Amino acid sequence: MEEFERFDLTEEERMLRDMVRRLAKEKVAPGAEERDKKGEYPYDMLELMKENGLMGIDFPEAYDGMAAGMIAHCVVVEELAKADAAVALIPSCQELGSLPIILAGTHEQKEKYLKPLSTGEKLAAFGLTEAKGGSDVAALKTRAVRKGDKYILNGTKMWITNGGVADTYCIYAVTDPDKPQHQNASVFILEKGMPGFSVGKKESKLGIRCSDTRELVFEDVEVPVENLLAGEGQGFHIMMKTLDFSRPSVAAQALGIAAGAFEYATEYAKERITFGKPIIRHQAIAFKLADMSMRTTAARQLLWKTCSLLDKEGKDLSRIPAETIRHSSMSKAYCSDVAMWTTIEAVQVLGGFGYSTEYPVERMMRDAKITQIYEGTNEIQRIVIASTL
Ligand code: COS
Repeated sequence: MEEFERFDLTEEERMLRDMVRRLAKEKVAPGAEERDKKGEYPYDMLELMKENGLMGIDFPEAYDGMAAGMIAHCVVVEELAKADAAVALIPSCQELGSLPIILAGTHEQKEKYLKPLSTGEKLAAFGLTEAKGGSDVAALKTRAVRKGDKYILNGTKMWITNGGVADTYCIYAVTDPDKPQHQNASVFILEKGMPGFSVGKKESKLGIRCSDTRELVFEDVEVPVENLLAGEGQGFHIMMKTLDFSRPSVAAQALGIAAGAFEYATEYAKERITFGKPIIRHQAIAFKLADMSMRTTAARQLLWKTCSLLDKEGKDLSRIPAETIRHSSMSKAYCSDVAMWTTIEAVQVLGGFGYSTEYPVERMMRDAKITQIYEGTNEIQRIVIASTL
């Protein structure tokens, strides 16, 4: 990977972007409104991602991934999110759910679990959050007790994206409650269908409505010791490093929502006539569009710089520099704040039409909200940013 920070795309990344842009326009955008209304997991979109090789863009080559780098992954997610943020979540959540294995898995674990995730043959989910703590990662309650060559898992997880559709789950659980909080937990690979492992009701959500968000329940689930990632007590570190690598993907999803809303509002403003001229010629509207342009461009540059910093780091359990952690959190918080602001303003530009479900900007506004919340609220991102200063 390059030793310098990146401000533009390579020729390969440009080709990938153009391909996904076409795909998003022709195949993803047309069904977005219906998917949002139905709220069912879009298996046809999953197939589309698989057919076009978009599930493992930045997965290691040795395990059937493309190893194309973080910018390539983020460009794919951005282009998809311009059309439908919930579809962008398909490769994005695959990356999140697989990262603990990429970072901490043995060769055997990667052969068995990572290969089918790289191709999308299987789906991944990331099991960190619990009812009492999404923000306070170390305060988890799910417990794993070793008995011979197995661990027995008990507890629940909440708000798990892909909860009801995944095959492979990376689950965070306390293994040694007597140790200090940041050293007492571990991560296990669980498989769908393990006895005692069930999924709860599907959440009905404000946005990204077709993604499958659920509770996970573990009742005396027997997990073989070979499914422990790294060693006991490595859990907090694995989860934090996973988030450092995955938050840019949320940033990319947010950026795509912002860019999609900005493009739609701009085209609308060129067509819509009031007081004898297109509304883009009224300064009140022109300034909104100018600000959208400024903020989305700045957000994209911050994201690409973050990706190029992360691409210099090993995908293993080594520590990453504070500057890189800071950039990961800055890009997540900034891109999602830009997405929320831009989509609200895009609705305003469209006026009454913006409020109608027949136009996409109200959906974009609803979809934007989650990007300020998941993978660490933007308040948490500011804690992380400030702690590295
Ligand atoms: N990456 C790597 N290491 C990190 C880190 C990060 N982003 N944030 C903290 N650490 C390290 C610290 O450097 C510290 O290491 P040392 O013990 O070697 O000094 C250790 O982790 C503990 O740090 P801290 O005391 O700050 O931990 P806290 O328990 O106070 O929590 C926050 C830190 C709040 C940053 C963490 O709990 C967090 O990120 N929460 C949000 C989680 C989240 O994203 N949830 C959504 C779930 S996924 S949808």
